[in-house]
Amino acid sequence: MQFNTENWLLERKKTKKKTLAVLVDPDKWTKELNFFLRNGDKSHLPDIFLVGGSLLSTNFLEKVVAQLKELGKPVILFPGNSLQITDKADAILFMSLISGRNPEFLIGQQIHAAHRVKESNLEAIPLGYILIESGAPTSVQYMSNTQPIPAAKNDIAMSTAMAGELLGMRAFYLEAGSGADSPVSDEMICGVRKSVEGLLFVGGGLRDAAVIKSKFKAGADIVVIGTAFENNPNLLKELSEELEY
Ligand code: 1GP
Repeated sequence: MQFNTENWLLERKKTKKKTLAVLVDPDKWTKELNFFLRNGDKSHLPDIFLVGGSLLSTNFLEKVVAQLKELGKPVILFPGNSLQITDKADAILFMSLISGRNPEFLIGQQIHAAHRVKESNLEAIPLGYILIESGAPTSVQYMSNTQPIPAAKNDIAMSTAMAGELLGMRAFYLEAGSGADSPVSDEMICGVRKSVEGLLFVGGGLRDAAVIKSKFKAGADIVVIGTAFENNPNLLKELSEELEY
């Protein structure tokens, strides 16, 4: 039977296993990072890899996905737009930026991507992507031309996720933006967790084990780190010890 990423993640959620994801931006992928993951202690690898970025200026997506696949962990596309698709991955977060009011990221890019995704046999996970204000403007905010939900407006984030669920979305991503000054608050994560059933991803500005732990405790099923891993790949060792994943 073919591996199903979403069911595997749901099974982990059911058994209260938290999932650590490393986000790889193909533009920032280096020989050193590849070497580190390939030759390091395999027990320190994250549970899954996400691959994508707000803006890709290189052609390395397929190559990076193929290299990550060799590590034996699920690789999920986290596309910044409809160009970031390859059937080399296990699945794609087929997402709509539901916190925004820009039709291009609510449905436009998805229409461009639909044929390729259907024909590729890629597993699609319908996901509501919810951008939260986090201090300084972030790349995703600028590139999507959308306004994030104010950081303290938990009720808006909760209603947004609920609307996504009612529209059929089975996963949600609370996003502070790559390199965010402040991550999404525990209170907001907790509120959204109580509002919807699906898989809950949380990412943006997460840099150390204590903060990551608090996001899991607040209700995140999958915590995503990108910049912190790029800056210090050894963080994975610390996290695997502290988080016992
Ligand atoms: C960005 O949530 C991810 O989409 C990861 O953010 O780079 O800040 O870890 P960081």
